[in-house]
Amino acid sequence: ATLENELHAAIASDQFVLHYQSQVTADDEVVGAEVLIRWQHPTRGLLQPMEFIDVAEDTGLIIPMGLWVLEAACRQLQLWAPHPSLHRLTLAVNVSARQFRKDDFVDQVQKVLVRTGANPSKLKLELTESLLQDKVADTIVKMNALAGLGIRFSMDDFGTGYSSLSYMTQLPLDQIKVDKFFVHSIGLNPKVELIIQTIIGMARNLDLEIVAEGVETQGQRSFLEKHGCRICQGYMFGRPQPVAAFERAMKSGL
Ligand code: G
Ligand code: G
Ligand code: NA
Ligand code: MN
Repeated sequence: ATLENELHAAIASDQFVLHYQSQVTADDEVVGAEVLIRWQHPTRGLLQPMEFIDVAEDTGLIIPMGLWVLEAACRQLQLWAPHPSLHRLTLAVNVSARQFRKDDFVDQVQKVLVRTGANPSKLKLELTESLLQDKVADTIVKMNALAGLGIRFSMDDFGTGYSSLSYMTQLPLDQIKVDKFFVHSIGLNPKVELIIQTIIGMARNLDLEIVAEGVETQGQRSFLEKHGCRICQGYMFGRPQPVAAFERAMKSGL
């Protein structure tokens, strides 16, 4: 079977799982998680996105797959809603540009919210700068419609794409994610450190929340906090993990 055929089957028979990676404040409080897809393949074991995302993008299967991710994340939010501490968590979902560009994207998201009953204010959609390369008007209209439902937005991998800063102010953005490429240069490359400071400063001036990803060391965390980035995500706080392990870590205080 080709990977494409196998992916069709995977979507039809629910072979995907979400792993959760925590996002932690300078006060060690977990405020949310990013959900990352994995494929529980019937013979090859647990596959990482690297092994199937490109094929999913090229074949358009990223669209039903992305919808599955969104629905699974919203179902989880609704399961957490009555819980004394878990109800505070936000979930960040990666949205592919191809998925976002579909005419019915806003409609589909709205339907998922209705089906699951999830609180839209706990849902964060991670977009990439590629959405600012073309069809900017479409991006603005859709983001405003979704923001109107109460959904929040994060610009993923900030500074690594080709986006135009002039469009930044026209989007209803809530958050910027400092890419791990920058974070991994902390302590190694003074010029990159200055770029990070500039990104954080810009985010603060625009009143955007800032999250750093790929944080692996205390040195990186200290630098980020010192320069005003108070939320971090990365292996030093935990790998992306199945929901049960994530919940256990939450209950044991990280
Ligand atoms: O942990 P990790 O190897 O999961 O992720 C690798 C890449 O796959 C990242 O760039 C991430 O954005 C992407 N990815 C992970 N999960 C999803 C998903 O649910 N949807 C989309 N579109 N991309 C994802
Ligand atoms: O969506 P995005 O491309 O930002 O996906 C995040 C990717 O970074 C995922 O593949 C995730 O597994 C990975 N990741 C998360 N934390 C760390 C980290 O501390 N170090 C490294 N190298 N990768 C990380
Ligand atoms: Na992401
Ligand atoms: Mn990223």
